[in-house]
Amino acid sequence: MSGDDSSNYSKLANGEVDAIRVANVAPFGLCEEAMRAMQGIRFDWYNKSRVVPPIARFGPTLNDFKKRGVLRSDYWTAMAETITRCESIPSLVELRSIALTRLAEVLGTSLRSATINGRDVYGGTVREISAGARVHFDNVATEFEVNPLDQQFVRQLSFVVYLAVPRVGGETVIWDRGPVEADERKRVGYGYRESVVANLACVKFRPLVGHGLLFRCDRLHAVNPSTGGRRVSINFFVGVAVGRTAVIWS
Ligand SMILES: O=C(O)CCC(=O)C(=O)O
Repeated sequence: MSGDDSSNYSKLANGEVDAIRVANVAPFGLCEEAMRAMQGIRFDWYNKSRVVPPIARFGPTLNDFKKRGVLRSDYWTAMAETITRCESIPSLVELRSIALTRLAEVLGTSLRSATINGRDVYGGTVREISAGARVHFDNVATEFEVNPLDQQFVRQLSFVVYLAVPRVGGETVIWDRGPVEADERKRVGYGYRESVVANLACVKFRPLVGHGLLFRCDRLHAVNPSTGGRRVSINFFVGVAVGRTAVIWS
């Protein structure tokens, strides 16, 4: 179900494994530098009525800017503001670029931003998930009334590179299946009660600074709460299309 080597990507793309570690994406020192530089930066909260426990973000995400199944227009303002704020954090700009280069290598394809009506969307949102994330899945096509992206793809993946990790906890847990209709009875906000995954096989990944995880986010997954330090990462969702072309967004 899981592999340790980016050469396992074919297995991930074919659905034979659900997640692969991507080792040594970014130097430890660069992650530390980015964390230091972001100390004075204001993070926003994901919508707290939907996202409990709370998750903080620096940069917009499509799923946090939707209203009644449609992307809100202030998404574009938030994106422009993030790009400007990032200009004053060279270490973060470098990290984003290193992460994308490595992702393209692992996928064996060039990457481009996903678009909405021809306009590039944002990829590379920094997230602090220190209190954990409940069992959920990510699928842009079902989060909105219709897929808001111009691109169609066969699989959505999540690529996460860790910039800071706690001493204890913070593992990413991925279960052996995607959501089923019956899970909806146990919906809480953006996710589900823990009982939906009772007795299911799972794999657990301990985050490491500078290392990455690429996984099928259409599988149920969660993040364990952290103790003893922040858990901060940079995230790209990846839409892999037929013929392996890929687009990214957050
Ligand atoms: O931070 C992680 O390890 C995974 C977070 C998550 O839920 C996701 O990327 O969909």
